[in-house]
Amino acid sequence: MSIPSPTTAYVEDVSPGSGALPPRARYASSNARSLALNGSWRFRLSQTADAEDDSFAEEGYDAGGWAEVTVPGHWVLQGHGSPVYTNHLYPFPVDPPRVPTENPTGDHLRVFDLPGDWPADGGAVLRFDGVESCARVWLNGTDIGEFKGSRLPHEFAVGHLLKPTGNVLAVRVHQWSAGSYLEDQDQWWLPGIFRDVTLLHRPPGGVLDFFVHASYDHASGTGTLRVDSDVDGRVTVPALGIDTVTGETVTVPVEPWSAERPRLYDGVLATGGERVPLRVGFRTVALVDGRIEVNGRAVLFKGVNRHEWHPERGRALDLETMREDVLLMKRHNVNAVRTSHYPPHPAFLDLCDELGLWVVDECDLETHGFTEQGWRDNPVDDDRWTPALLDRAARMVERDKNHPSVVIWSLGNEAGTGRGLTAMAEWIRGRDSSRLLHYEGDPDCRDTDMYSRMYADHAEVERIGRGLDGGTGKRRELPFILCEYAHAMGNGPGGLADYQRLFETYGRLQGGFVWEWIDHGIADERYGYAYGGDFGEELHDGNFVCDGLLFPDRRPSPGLIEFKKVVEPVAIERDGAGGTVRITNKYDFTDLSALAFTWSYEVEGETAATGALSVPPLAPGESAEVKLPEPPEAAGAGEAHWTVRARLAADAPWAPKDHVVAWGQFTASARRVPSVPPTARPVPGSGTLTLGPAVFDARTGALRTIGGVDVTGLRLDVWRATTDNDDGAAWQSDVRYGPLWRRLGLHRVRHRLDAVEPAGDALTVRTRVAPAARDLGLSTVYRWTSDGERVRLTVSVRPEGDWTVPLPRLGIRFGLSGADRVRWYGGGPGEAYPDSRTASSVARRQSTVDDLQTPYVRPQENGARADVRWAELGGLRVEGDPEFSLTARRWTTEQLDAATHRTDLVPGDTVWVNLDHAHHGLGSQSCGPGPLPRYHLRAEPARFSFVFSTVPRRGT
Ligand code: IPT
Repeated sequence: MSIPSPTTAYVEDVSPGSGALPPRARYASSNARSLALNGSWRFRLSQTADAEDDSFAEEGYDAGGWAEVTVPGHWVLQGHGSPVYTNHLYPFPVDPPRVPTENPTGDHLRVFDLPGDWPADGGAVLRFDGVESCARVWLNGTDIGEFKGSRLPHEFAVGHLLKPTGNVLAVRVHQWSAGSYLEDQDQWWLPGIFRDVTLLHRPPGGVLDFFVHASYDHASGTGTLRVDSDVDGRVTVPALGIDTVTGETVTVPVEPWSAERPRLYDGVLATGGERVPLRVGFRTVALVDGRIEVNGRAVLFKGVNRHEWHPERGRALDLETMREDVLLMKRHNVNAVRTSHYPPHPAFLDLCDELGLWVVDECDLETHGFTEQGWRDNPVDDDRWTPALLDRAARMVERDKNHPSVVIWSLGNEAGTGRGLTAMAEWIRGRDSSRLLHYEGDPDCRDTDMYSRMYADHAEVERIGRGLDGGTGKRRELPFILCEYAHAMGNGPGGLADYQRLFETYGRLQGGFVWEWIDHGIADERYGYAYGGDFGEELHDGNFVCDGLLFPDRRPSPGLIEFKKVVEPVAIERDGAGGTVRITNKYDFTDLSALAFTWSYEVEGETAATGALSVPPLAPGESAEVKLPEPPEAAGAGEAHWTVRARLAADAPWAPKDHVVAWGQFTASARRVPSVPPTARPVPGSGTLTLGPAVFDARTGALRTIGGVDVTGLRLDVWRATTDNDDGAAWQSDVRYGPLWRRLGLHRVRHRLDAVEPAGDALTVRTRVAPAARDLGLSTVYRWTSDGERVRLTVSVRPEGDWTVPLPRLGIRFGLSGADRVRWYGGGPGEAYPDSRTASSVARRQSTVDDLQTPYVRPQENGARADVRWAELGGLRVEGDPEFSLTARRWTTEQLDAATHRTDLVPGDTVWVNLDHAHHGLGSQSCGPGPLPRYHLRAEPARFSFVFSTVPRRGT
């Protein structure tokens, strides 16, 4: 124990720091030299801010006995200490700006030589792109300053301190600082130097700060360029014939920049000492008549919230991972990204400029934990903190101001309201009038250009769309966005299509940003992926940190596949039964000339014929009726579908030629359900009853085998391993069905046998399915018939008692031994649930049992294939009347329900199969609304049938 010493007083100082240069534009490269200081650094961890003296910063210090860490990186992901996850709770006592005595502090040391040809003239700047949460820096024994603002750049002038060889760079990083109070984002707390460290040569006459103003006038088709710079220079853009000087305005005909067509013009800013490449995108962002317009058109955001995440490296992202994120977004029809909740690595914005995404660039600011005390002492409403807030705003705006992709500045997230936010907004507006401002947390919308909300339900969004939300004053006039919606935690979100319909119906609704892009699971041998609590944190929020559209390894989850379909930029619909499809261009800017359309005609799920479909190059918003060809010969041979696809006609920078952008599938001729004339009769044997190919236990009526295939435990099933969205979040005031189902005992229903009746051409088994302690039940009748070859099961369910609660699922389950390969004709390729099923198309499909599983980080109900007509597995063939939903797993629902991590799921010998008549919807109540009432599985009388037969076993 020690009291804070003067040398570490800065840690608890509300000021943003001292010694750093003023913030300025970030540019990727110039002809000036630079030296990356990434790589292996010497590292020493202490448990308090000043446990060790700072003699390590002196030249000649022997750090030979220290550990090593990789920079960029977080030391807690490199074997030193461990990560902590909390959503909004500060993991330390709230006593701003004080922080705990236990303050993990990492001393980092790096010795470097200058390259032999490092210029002798000019100066040098040492740049840190991101350090969490507070650092003090020494170069060659000289204290050059300290800073806070974890995801913001800080630069120091160091030219006078450099030597040709043996430079000693020492950085002391504290996990907790006054700055931590401003960085209470819902994510892992991960200290370290997690972004690049670079030494930049500054040639005499080199560029300091510059601001590229590039607007577009849609009426005249011209762009206006002016580059302001602290150092006079020449500005050239060869493709536009621009050759001018800084400070001068030039107007020329240009192609505009948009997320859909990200036209960038290469240019150069040349000053006396440096040539900086420019990438100019001309675009004008404005609030016009209550709409967010870019280049004169209202835009619809099909966005995601992106935290920076890598399952091994945390927020230390490499370029490839950033590129993968952008490519995945583009390929899934995402057109916008909110950089929740801090400015991203600057290279990410280069990729957004280049590949085309609308960016809401958000400041590194969240004080959410103050909500626990009614926002008392909130730093954003306390003048002492305002300089730190302004510093953060300036560091974001100055760094990112030359990115055409950034169309909106966001003040931060969940920081309540206060004067500090207003001060930030005023500063930003004064510095950059070319973009709009976003902030969600203030119902009065004082500092924002758009009314923004998170997790509003469909009904409220519709009221807002109609202008009936009762908003007053300024808010009434503003366009609306959902800066967060559709909480993608675990299985879900449900309801995306219903939101999209609203966004497309009401002009005031300009779309939203799904929460969130990727699960922040940490790769971990013990668990597969670890989440909150797995590192022994005393306070944590469990798997709330795994709520993304991507799994931690960036595999798309079904939620992303659904999103891609829901927001596809071309609607391919069929109105009536006629031989035409209606194609609508839903892009905001581009016509359809980049797309090639094809049709295919499928009989019983197999493609019978394909061809090209000629679609006019519709302008944005236009529709056309397009004639389909005559159905090919094969028509009439069974159920048939048309599938129309819109593909990239040529390679795009973000996806290859033929990439499917949009599709629609329509019935051409309807399915005929199987008919099984009941010709066989139940025949008693020794303890058995035989009906056609099926053998039953004579006493219990339980099915034993069909055609020699063993079938275990076939019975009604209403339970599913509750999803995160079933379970909901503790603060939800609406009913949460997961906990309610458990209170009712639906996870432990018993099956009472009432009668086994072999009579006439049927075997009838009567049961009552009900949980202990309740008078609710499901009267369930299994009726078996057979034509001698096949056996038909009809299940009739009649609810008894006062069922006000929907059921999780309704169907049958049974066990098979030795099933591996599954073939089916029906929905897929991935899972589908009632309110997340637009991406499911009907086809002939196959998979292994293992590949049917969707690997949610916290195991839960998953993997149901919808609209299945027939399926074959384990030697059994099942046909549904009507279609059913299919799941098959190597563990029981109870084991799935009990598992907390993937590694808890241990395959057994039995494959457990569920054939469901229906499922309850998913919703997104893990943070937002539950499923809409139309997706509830009401307990009502129901009847459904399956026809079983045997097929040769396939695979093992
Ligand atoms: C909202 C936060 O803004 C976001 O960071 C994340 O925590 C998300 O919720 C849930 O995953 S705040 C919400 C609790 C209203």
